[in-house]
Amino acid sequence: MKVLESKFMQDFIKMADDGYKQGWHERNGGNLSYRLKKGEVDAIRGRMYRDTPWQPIGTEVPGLAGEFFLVTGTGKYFRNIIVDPEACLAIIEIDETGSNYRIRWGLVEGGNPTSELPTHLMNHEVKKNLTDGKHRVIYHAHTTNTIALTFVLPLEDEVFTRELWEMATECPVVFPEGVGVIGWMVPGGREIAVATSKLMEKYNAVIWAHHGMFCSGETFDLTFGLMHTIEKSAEILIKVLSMVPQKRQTISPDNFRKLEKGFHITLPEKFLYEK
Ligand code: 2HA
Ligand code: ZN
Repeated sequence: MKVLESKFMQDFIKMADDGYKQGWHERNGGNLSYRLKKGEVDAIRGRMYRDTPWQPIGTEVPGLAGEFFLVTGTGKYFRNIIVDPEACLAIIEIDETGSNYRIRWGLVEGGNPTSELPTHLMNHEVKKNLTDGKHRVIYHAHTTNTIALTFVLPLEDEVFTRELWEMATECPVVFPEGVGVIGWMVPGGREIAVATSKLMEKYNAVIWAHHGMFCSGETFDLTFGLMHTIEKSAEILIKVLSMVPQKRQTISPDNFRKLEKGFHITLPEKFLYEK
């Protein structure tokens, strides 16, 4: 099967383009990865590169040994993915130790996988383990409004979660587990990957202060939808704060508790504090 005709490839390209159209991917900002299913790998095996060199990941992900991922390339622009996916994307294989990868498809003009490969793979390892293999998509975007909030709200999971929940009734239904936040760190390495993947044990979305957001999900739709919902909520909060310093009325802790019953969700009490 032609790699570009695979459903996962077409869905990946559409999601990347949707993110670009949202304004979340200036220049080479953001990155996306997808863990292939076994049948998807088998269908394209004959069209993959052979004998490409193993290269260090920069961290260890033994739980992903032998897995294949479709990833964006470092320095590649999201706006070009739909035009020239073979130059912008790569399929990589992880070795049996979980310390090295090799390129099996794509990057036809040269290049390497995303600079955030350690964070993507460490997040995938956590989520594969905790969701019984269901989560397959990790997405990083430079979401404008969420980034703006990291300059004015305390960088605490409780505050970000509560403020985002209050801005739209569907938020606690879409991310009942809340969102994690980490303070400013150097991107691109193992340290930020460790910090992010630790929060991914609790949450499906992690905000990087003054940088952007990571989301995890089972499908492209669910992962994009989570990013989109959080970013829209951040936009509403910014509109409110631009009009008045204090909200006149909002969704109360007791209102949230009523949602729990109606929607069969559990909202951790640590987010339902009295202000
Ligand atoms: O340039 O978004 O975090 C890609 C990035 C790095
Ligand atoms: Zn980034």
